Amino acid sequence: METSKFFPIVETQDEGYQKTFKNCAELVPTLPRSKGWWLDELFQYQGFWMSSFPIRGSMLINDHFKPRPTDIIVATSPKCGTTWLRALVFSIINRAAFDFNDHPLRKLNPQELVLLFEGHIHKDGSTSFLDELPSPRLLSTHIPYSLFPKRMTDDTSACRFVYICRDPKDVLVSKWHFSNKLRPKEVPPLSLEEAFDLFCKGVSHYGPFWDHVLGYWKASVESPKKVLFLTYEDVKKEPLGCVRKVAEFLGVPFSQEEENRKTVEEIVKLCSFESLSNLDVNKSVAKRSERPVSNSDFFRKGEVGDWVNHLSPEMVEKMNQITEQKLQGIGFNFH
Ligand code: PAP
Repeated sequence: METSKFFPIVETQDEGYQKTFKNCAELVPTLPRSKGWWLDELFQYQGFWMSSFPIRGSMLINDHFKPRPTDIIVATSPKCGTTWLRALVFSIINRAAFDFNDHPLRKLNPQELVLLFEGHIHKDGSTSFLDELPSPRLLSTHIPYSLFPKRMTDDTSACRFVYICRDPKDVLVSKWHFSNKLRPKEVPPLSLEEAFDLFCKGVSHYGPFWDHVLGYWKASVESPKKVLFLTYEDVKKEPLGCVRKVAEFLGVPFSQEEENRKTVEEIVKLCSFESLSNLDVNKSVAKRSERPVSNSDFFRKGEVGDWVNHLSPEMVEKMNQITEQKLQGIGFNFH
């Protein structure tokens, strides 16, 4: 049984898991640390700021996960649109199995339907839970690309990643609102200035944000068949084109018959902010002990450019400068 003060209890009989748990429990207290955005602490692990549970998740993936060529990983830095992308990819790959009027997305939040990889690698104290999922397995992650094992990233046939990123100014605003929902009532709210400062220093979950983007961007350029790189802004602007692009990337392009039946339009409509956020399941404010947020917390405004309502001109200038500098010369920027 696991008793470290940094981790939720996970029981395991699996010797390999016990070894990884031990290595992680020894490592985490030695890492640089910073206060988090709610009451958690963040640790700097392999260049990225993460809380202890996903660090252990990442170590478990490295030590034990067995990838399959059909695995699909939906990857994002937090608040870049994982809820939306999970819904879209789930609907694309399962489009033949479900009627849009009686779809699993009408009953389950996308975060429950497409499970978080670094969380569920812990489940049952071994890989048995993930091993037993039928193919194609669809998982989501916030883990930076460079933290995945080489057997997943180097082997072009091992698995595929669909990545979405977003203008960091909107990410910051979204994350700030979300963090204040997570902070316990007895703790004063995080000010926007504090949040801005932490974010710009790179101290945000799975941050620095820009390094996260860079890792997946480079991988998408080097291995376009392995990593598809999307932006929130592009999906907003061209949802139909992006859905077709994802389907092609995943090797399941839409047939003429599906085009005639308007399947792409149905998917875009079902997964839109307006549709998902108005479903009873996603209006729920109930919180569960293992997840201190409610389904409704994943839906706020769902817009591009809400930063104009929050950030001062100085903040905008500083953030744009960091972005310019970090992404200079790579062939991608948030414009
Ligand atoms: P996570 O990182 O906490 O898992 P994630 O889904 O990536 O959440 O980000 C939440 C943002 O996506 C919210 O943005 P906002 O705060 O700027 O409003 C949320 O509103 C937005 N979002 C959720 N679902 C959709 C959707 N279907 N279409 C567009 N945006 C969405």
